[in-house]
Order: sequence, then C-alpha cells, then structure tokens
Amino acid sequence: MAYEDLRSFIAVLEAEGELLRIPIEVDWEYELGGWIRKSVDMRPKGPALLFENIKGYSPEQRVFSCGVDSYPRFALALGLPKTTHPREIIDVFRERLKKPISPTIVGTGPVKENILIGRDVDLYRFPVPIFSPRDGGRYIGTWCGIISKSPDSRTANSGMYRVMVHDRTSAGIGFLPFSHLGYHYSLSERANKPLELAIVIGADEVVSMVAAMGFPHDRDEMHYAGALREAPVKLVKCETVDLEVPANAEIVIEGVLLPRQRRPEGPFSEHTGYHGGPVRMRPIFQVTAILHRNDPISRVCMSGKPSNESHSLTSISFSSAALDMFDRHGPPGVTSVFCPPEGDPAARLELKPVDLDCRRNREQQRRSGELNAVPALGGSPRGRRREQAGDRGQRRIGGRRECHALCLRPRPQRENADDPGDCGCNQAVEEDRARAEDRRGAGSQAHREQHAGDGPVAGSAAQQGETCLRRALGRGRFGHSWLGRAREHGRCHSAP
Ligand SMILES: Cc1cc2nc3c(=O)[nH]c(=O)nc-3n(C[C@H](O)[C@H](O)[C@H](O)COP(=O)(O)O)c2cc1C
Ligand SMILES: [Mn+2]
Repeated sequence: MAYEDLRSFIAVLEAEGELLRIPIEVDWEYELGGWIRKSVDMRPKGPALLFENIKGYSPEQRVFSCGVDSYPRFALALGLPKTTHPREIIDVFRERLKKPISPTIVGTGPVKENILIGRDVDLYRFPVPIFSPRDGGRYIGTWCGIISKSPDSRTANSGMYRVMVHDRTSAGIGFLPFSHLGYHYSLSERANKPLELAIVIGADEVVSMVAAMGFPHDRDEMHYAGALREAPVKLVKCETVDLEVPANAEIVIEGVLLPRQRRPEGPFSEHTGYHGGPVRMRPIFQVTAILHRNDPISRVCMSGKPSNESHSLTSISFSSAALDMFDRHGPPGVTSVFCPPEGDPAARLELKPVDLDCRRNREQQRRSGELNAVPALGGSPRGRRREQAGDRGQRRIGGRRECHALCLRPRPQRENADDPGDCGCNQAVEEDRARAEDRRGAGSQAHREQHAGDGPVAGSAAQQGETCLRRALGRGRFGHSWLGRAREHGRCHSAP
C-alpha cells in the first residue's frame, strides 16, 4: 500500500497506537531534542512524536519525528503489518528495490499551496530545532532529500545531507565531497556556476529512505522510492529551479549552491553518538523560493547515539544491500545478514549449515574474504576495529548457524561508560559544550553571532527530556506506561 503523503502515514501510526501528540508547549531549543532522545532511548521504543505547540510558533506549525524509529513503524512505512519480523522487512525491502518505478510528473500538488519568493523567503518561519547544546546551529534538514541534477548528464540525485540555517535566506549543507551532491557541486564549481538544489522535507517516508542510501551515481533515487512504495512518486516542477520534487511533500526549499564561497557549518551530532569533528567551511545554499503545504509539518530526525531512526533505516538498508552483495559476489552460503541498529555499523551473518565451524576455519574464511567483507558494509576506515561479542565462534539458532558479529566502533570504551546509573553524562555535556564553544571561536566571529542558541544552557537536553516526560504524564496515550518504562530504564540520557 502506497501512502499519499506523510500525513496519511501519521494517521496510520495514530490508529496503530504508535503516535504521541504533544499539545503542550515545547521549546525548539533543546527541549524538542530532549523529548526525541527520551523516546528513542525507551525499551521497547517510545512512540513517534507529533509536536503541536512549538514555543514562539503558531499551532499550524507542527514538527514530526521518530516515524521509523522501530521495526514495527518501519514495517508500517512500507505498508506492511506492524508485526512483520525484521527478517521479512529486509526481504521485502530487497525484493522491492529490484523493481524500480519511474516517477510521474503532475501539473501541481499540495506542496504548492503556499509559494514564497523574494522578500517572503524566511527559513525561520518554520520551527527549526537546535537539538543539542553542542550543535553548531539550528538544523532545518535532518531527514530530507536534497535534489540536484548532474551538470553533465542531467540525471537527478536525491541525497540526505544535513542543513544548518545561517540566516533567513541561506544555509550550510554538510555533504561529503565523495557524495553525489559533492560530485555535482565539484562540476558546477569548476565551471564557476551555481548548482540548483531543492530540499524536500516531509515527503512519504520512502523518499527519505532512498535519499539516505547509496545507489550508483547514474541512478535517480526517486525510481527506488517508487519501488519501495510500489507506485510512481508524483513530482511537480519547481518554481525557480529546473528540478522536480514530490507533489505531496510538506516543505520544499529551492535555491542554489554558490560556487567558490564557504561559511562555517557544524558541528552536529553524528550517527556514532559523537560530534563528528570541528566547525567546517562548507558551501552556501542561497534560497530562491519556499513551497509549503497549509499547516506544514516539519519532519526532523535527531541524529546521535545508537539507536535512533537513522539506525533503524541503516539496519534495514545495509542488511538488504549486504545480502545483495553476497548474492552477486559471494562467497556462497550466506542466507541472511542482519545489521543491528545498536551496532551501527555491524553485521551478523547467517550461513548455510555447511562445513563452517567458525572457530576452526576462521583463517580460511578470512582469506576467502568472507569476514573481511563485513566491515566494508559501512565501517569507518579510521575506526578502531574491534571484534565484539558474537565473535566467539558459531552458535546454532533454529537449525541455522549464526556466524560472527563484527563491529567497528570509534571509541567503544567511552560508550561502555554510559551504563545505567549515574553515567556522568551531564558533566560530559557541559565539557563538550565548552569544547564546541572553543571550536566555534576558532571559526569566525560572524558565525558566533548567527546563533541565537549560544549562551548559557539551563540544564542539559537530558534533564529537559525528563521534565518533558513528567509533564506529559496522563496527557497522552503513552502517559503512564511510558513513564513507568523510563523509571525502569533508570538511566540518564546524554545528549548524543
Ligand atoms: C539521518 C542521516 C543523516 C545524514 N547526514 C549526512 C550528511 O550530513 N552528509 C553526508 O554526506 N551524508 C549524510 N548521510 C548519509 C547519506 O545520506 C548517504 O551517504 C547517501 O548515500 C547520500 O546520497 P548519495 O549516495 O546520493 O550521495 C546521512 C544519513 C542519514 C540517515
Ligand atoms: Mn545518489
């Protein structure tokens, strides 16, 4: 079943008891991040969150998060029953991706209900959060598809890259040089030409899923979004750039990436759970138009310590891609691959019960590439390689043999310090914030002045989350049980 838009998915989440509406006032500065962190840290997972009352914004401006932060919700996003086993989600995901479906161009769509050009352009009209005290600014793009066309072939690309607001009309985009946007930008910059972009926020979840996946550079991700929803994605032409965007998206920001100009961007909490590096000089995105639906819903993802919805996504997409890789290139005998979200990036393989005693044959498997292949699924080459629990030989599970979990963690000892109890994370938050301040100082004064979010922080995001949770007591469907689980969980939640 294909969703028309994000709203119809949210309606399904609500009907399935997977959504918490938050009618009380929530501050976009840290507090919203505290709520999200709390939900993703629940075991079992807390609900998807729809913020309906953001401080300083009208009730028409809503924020939605955690849409696919659990396997049941991921299954629902694909139109599957929420009880679908992760193994089956991976199989369906993989099978669907084998049949790309071209998008269709339609005349108009809800995204064009409001078209803002010229002086009406203002990125702050949306309740853009600053998630954590260490973040470099307010991030408007955290779960988005950024569309560009290759300057040579004109093939469209959608990629998920973070977007930090600089001011009303410009933003910094944190794409890596080897990403497809990086490639497009390098070509346009060489020609000293601006590169047209459209940032899509709040489309059908499958659009975000494919934007975060690595397809070959000559493929348009929108065909794979069609594959996942088993129906074409409907696109409309943009107003000020020569690009097409999903007709039912909540918000689209059009503009150009300027050549040969940079401004500081970051730092931002990364999927490993750390702030990945210092402030960097990044290209500037100059906004030319904003399109949005009436009562737009900003879709956000708070990146950070595993596991959150970015890890649910990579858990499914890496597992699916890895199994494809083994199918195509061998070695034979791999029947399933599972990359757990908590072990980002890690993989557990299941092998046919042939002559594979892992303990005895480890060297042999290593030589054949069977084990070495696993880190290639997403590990950082700079990460310290570490074979974790599970790397103790084989076990029999339901008649299958499970073989080796390999894991790459940059600083595992620090993560282990985050045990239940007094983990000292508040102190760590403060220390890291101070370091971020220093780094920012090393950026530019102009950059410092951009950030209304700078300055003393009244409590960490973790404390904010606790407070919010108490305030939610009894107000939502998740009220009591949610708090009960929080107590049981009994741990302090650091900002990522
Ligand atoms: C939540 C989330 C945030 C991401 N942020 C970035 C980012 O800021 N920069 C980046 O280069 N990749 C980021 N990625 C990874 C890219 O989306 C991924 O590499 C994707 O393949 C990029 O698209 P492309 O292959 O078309 O370049 C992010 C992924 C997720 C799930
Ligand atoms: Mn791509």
